[in-house]
Amino acid sequence: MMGYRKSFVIFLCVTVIFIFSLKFFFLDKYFEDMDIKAYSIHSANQMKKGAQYLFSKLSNDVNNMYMYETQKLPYCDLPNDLGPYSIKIHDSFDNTSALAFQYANFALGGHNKPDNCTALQKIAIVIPFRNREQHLQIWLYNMHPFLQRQQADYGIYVVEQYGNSKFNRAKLMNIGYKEAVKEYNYSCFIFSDVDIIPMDQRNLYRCSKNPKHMAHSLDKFQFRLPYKTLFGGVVAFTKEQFLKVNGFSNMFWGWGGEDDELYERVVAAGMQIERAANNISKAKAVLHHRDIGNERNPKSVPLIKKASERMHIDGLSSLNYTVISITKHRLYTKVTVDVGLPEKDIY
Ligand code: UD2
Ligand code: MN
Repeated sequence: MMGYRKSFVIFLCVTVIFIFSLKFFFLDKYFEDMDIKAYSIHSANQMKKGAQYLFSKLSNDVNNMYMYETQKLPYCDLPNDLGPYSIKIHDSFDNTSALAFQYANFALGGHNKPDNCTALQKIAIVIPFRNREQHLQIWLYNMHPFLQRQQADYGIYVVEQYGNSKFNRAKLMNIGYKEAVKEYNYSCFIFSDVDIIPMDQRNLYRCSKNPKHMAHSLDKFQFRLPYKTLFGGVVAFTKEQFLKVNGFSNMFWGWGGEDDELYERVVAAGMQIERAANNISKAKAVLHHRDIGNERNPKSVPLIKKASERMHIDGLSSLNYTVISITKHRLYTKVTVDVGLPEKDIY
């Protein structure tokens, strides 16, 4: 009996050793299909047993896998042949169907990103809008190819003011910000008029260290800055920069001044604005008449003067609106909103 037991134990030991050595022998293969966690734990045990050669392999593989997990694609580089951009404008931009077809692989809502690389910034472009269909078509037609050339990860938000009340461009910008952040992890916000189109692909639609003014070299102003503190047309803010100024004021009804007030906020928040070089910032402003419902705002000057006093209570933090509809078109997301009526003169 004793002899039988002894040989059984020996047989068991040999079998166990055999299985372990097989496992060790086929270790590389064995690990290949395992997930990263099991891989590290198991390998750590093996290393303790002296399998040092595994160490370098393990750390390499873990590093590679980690890279794969966190950054599936390399970061995007800008193409090095960016240059003057020829804008296409003709009368037949009455619908975007042909263009929509061309970009049929877009995610609905005008969201697009490069296929082969990871963009560093996620950009929401917010366009205030009412009754400017023709300009919108021109903008979309030219800007989608432009942004794609710049390897942008971006979404287009056209924020339409519903009804006939006085136009409130600034409030529409705030609404665009609020609605965009609900949809995607945007890090950069470009607030753009519907009628301005860059003429050079080196004019980067990106955010910068400071809030950026991007419409300082317009054809309608002979490519010169009309006044130093102009901050209208197109501006770019990182999320942090925009939160720091509490967004735009909600109190500008009708044409003018809301851009100057935003400039005052930037300065009051201790920031400076920046502008890219004139020669690469040239842009086209499509000419038009003043819209009905957007007459000059007579109250803008006193509001601009008190920007720094008001900025923390008037802006994103006090924004009120009602969404009428959100429509995902192929080339843009349209957010139609009721912006309400002018608040009482309380400031
Ligand atoms: C200047 C500024 C603009 C803004 C405005 C005063 C520049 C280059 N532009 O533009 O940023 O400060 O003065 O408010 O500095 N809109 C509609 N429907 C309307 C009215 C306006 O969609 O009925 C939108 C549209 O996106 C338009 C923008 O609001 O581009 C600005 O209005 P504008 O084009 O009438 O003002 P403009 O060209 O004088
Ligand atoms: Mn305009």
